[in-house]
Amino acid sequence: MKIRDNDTIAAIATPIGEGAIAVIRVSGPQVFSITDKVFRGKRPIADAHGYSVHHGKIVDTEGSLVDEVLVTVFRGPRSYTGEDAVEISCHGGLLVTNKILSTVLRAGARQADPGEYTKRAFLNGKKDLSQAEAVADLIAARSQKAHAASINQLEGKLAEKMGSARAELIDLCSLLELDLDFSEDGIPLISAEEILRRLTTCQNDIRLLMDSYEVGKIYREGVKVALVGKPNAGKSSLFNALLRENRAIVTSFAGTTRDFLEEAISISGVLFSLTDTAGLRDVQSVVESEGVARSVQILRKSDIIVLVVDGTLSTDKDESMQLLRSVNGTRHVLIVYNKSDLLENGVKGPVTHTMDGVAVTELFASAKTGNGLDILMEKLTESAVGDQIGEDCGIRITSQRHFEAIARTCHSLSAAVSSVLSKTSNEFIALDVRGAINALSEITGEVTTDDILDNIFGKFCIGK
Ligand SMILES: Nc1nc2c(ncn2[C@@H]2O[C@H](COP(=O)(O)OP(=O)(O)OP(=O)(O)O)[C@@H](O)[C@H]2O)c(=O)[nH]1
Ligand SMILES: [Mg+2]
Repeated sequence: MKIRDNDTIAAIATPIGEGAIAVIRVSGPQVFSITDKVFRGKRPIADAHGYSVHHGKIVDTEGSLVDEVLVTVFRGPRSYTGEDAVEISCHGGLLVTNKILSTVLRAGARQADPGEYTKRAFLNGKKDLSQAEAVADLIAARSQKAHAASINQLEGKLAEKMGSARAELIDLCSLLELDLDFSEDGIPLISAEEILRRLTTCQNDIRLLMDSYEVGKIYREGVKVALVGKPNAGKSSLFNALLRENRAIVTSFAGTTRDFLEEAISISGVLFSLTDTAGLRDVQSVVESEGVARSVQILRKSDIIVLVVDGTLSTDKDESMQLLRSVNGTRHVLIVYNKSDLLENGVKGPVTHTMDGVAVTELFASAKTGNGLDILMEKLTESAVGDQIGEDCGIRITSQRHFEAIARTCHSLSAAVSSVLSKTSNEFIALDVRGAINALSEITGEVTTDDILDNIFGKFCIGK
């Protein structure tokens, strides 16, 4: 994806389908002359002020009326892309929207690539790279936490934090490099203690950010939860009860669910992707065995496993645990003794313990009456994000790309600290500090490559 000079781009910015209105965005140096070729209003768009709206008609090259529209005018740099731009608000029909776009393209604009508007905003200095990425995250956000994290990033909080860490390191680096040139009579401009103090302060800050990724990733991507267990334990009933809709088929026949079903829910603002699976069992038929094989695959990929046990059957738990043990790599297991409504006594509160190095929480619930589901949901969030659920999103790393850059920063800082401790010359310490600065700069985009940009913006939708 290359931006060509004097290139004016256009794209439909609203979702495909029927709606009250749709918006076609056009941006670039020729935008006003192109718009004036297709727009008939009271006065030419070329004469319009920024932030003004104009009523008129779009006509095609044969002069036929395409639609009645409103054109909003933006004059660079006060626009999303930083360039001259217009937004044509038309009636939200599939055909009419496409007709307007093709009329604009025929008048001289080029179809925008995915994310090209935001890429231009970045290249024109309207946003740093972390803010540009936050735009895509905000659009994709499906939970409160994901929304809050992307808003924080969009507001530039991560960029600010990176900026101040970077400024500190640049300052230190300059002192180290100056020291090489100007230290007289062996008296250093900066003492080893001072270098160490500055490096470790920065390192501590960066480590905190690194640690924030574990939960940040969950806020952004959600948590995978598999409901597994023996046939008839009530997995599908529990799935429906958590979703509050009759999504999965429930019958008294053991082996009802043959394939998995996946649905998203938000609990305490965190996105959970719940999967109902076929009961784990020895099977005869090919269809059934395929269902069980899929359950095992899902089990392996899940962050949390909810092992559903029929609480009325004393043998169910041991058999279920045996099945679970045959699948390694689990991080959290919640054992739910379902059908607690049928138990006269023995309904106990949740208990947590460790089994073969895995945190296991056992609790009673009834998919039928809803009893215990609040505790199950509480334990799900606890397993996912620990005690951080009440905390606001603050400054958190939520993307893999940022995490990798932060990890490289941390690595360079550790190398610098070791160099100071082993009394290496400032020249080498400065090299490591430079490495840390460069890694930090990748997050906000001061240092970047075409590949990084193509990778980031290629994932955006067209028109954004
Ligand atoms: N009393 C009572 N019955 C329940 C409860 N949960 C499920 N059942 C019943 O148990 C039977 C099996 O429920 P399902 O939800 O289909 O069980 P499943 O684990 O999905 O079963 P498979 O898909 O066959 O593996 C049905 O008759 C449900 O009505 C519960 O909490 N209380
Ligand atoms: Mg089922």
